[in-house]
Amino acid sequence: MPGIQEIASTVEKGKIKLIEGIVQEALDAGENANAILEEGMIAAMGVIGMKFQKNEVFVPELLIAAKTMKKGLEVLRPHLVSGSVGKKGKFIIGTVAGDKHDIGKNLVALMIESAGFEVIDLGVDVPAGRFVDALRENPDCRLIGASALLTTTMGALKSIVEAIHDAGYKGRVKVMVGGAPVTQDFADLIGADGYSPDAGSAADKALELIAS
Ligand code: B12
Repeated sequence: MPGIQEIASTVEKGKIKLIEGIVQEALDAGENANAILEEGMIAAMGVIGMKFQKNEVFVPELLIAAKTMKKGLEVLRPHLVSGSVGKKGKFIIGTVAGDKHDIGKNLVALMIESAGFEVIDLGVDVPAGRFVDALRENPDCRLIGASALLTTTMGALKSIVEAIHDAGYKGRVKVMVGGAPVTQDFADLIGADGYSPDAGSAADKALELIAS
């Protein structure tokens, strides 16, 4: 049976046609879905990111690895999401303006959905005003999540917090921020209500914020 290492190497090498079969085989053999995700797929994206930094791979390789991971995630999804979707309320999520990275955002959405929220995904490159519009369209929504992966787009997280406060939602709607360059200190600095470093803890944080 294919092990987690093989899944990691399939994502890293961008073998898009093989990934679904390999993930399915691992699941059938009893491999844990969270381990496949974290130790296989997420770890592989970390490795490819480091290679990119060292100029050992370039944007096309990043892109194909990302697409491979997305395909693998489709197989994994039903094993990660529980049956109680929507019971905890709505959660609006998007990647900030100027930023097209969506793997981390999609994982957070998946874990938040698993925790019982109905997720409204605004996609990538989302201007601050679009988050406010989405809140107006969903007046029962109490939580927003925004993702930024580039140091050059982190500032857009601040614009989102400000736009939400300016629109009169301060205190009523909690804003969670995240993404590789984001830290708790940065989240505090821009007045966000919550931060978490990964998708699993993002779901815990969301539950904590609606309880507070
Ligand atoms: C895949 C990838 C791409 C793909 C994205 C495909 C896609 N559909 O997402 C493509 C090829 C398109 C791409 C493009 C670019 N990329 Co890129 N990319 C990456 C890479 C390798 C992996 C990102 C990823 O998916 N990680 C895996 C996920 C699971 O982790 P994550 O995103 O961090 O998310 C987790 C947490 O951060 C957190 N989280 C994320 N969002 C949120 C939100 C909330 C609310 C919360 C609570 C938590 C949370 O939970 C997630 C799950 O655990 C990273 C390197 C790296 N290791 O991060 C570079 C990286 C982010 N990219 C980089 C760069 C420079 C670029 C480009 C500018 C390259 C170029 N010259 O064109 C462009 C920018 C395009 C744009 N406008 O956005 C740099 C950024 C450097 C910087 N400091 O700003 C990095 C760090 C690579 C590097 N080492 O230099 N990239």
